[in-house]
Amino acid sequence: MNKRTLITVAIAALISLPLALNAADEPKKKGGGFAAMDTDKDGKVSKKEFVAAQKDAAKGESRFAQLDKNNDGFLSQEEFAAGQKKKKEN
Ligand SMILES: [Ca+2]
Ligand SMILES: [Ca+2]
Repeated sequence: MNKRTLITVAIAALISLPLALNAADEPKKKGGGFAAMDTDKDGKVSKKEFVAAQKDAAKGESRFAQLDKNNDGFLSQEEFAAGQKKKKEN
């Protein structure tokens, strides 16, 4: 590697650094209510997480039971989306 190559590599690194920083600064994807409720970010909303996001805990629990179609104690993104859809139709 000659001196000129070294300088070129150094300049390239200097130029790409701010680009890399910008990429990290990209706005986060809006996941809607589901992502906001999934506070431990495991990709599903537990009953605890769901109820915590509701104003009325009792209503939250009955709503959770309605949405949790396979009764595994968690809302998948699909179960949540199905519930949102239903809400709009009503
Ligand atoms: Ca979760
Ligand atoms: Ca479920």
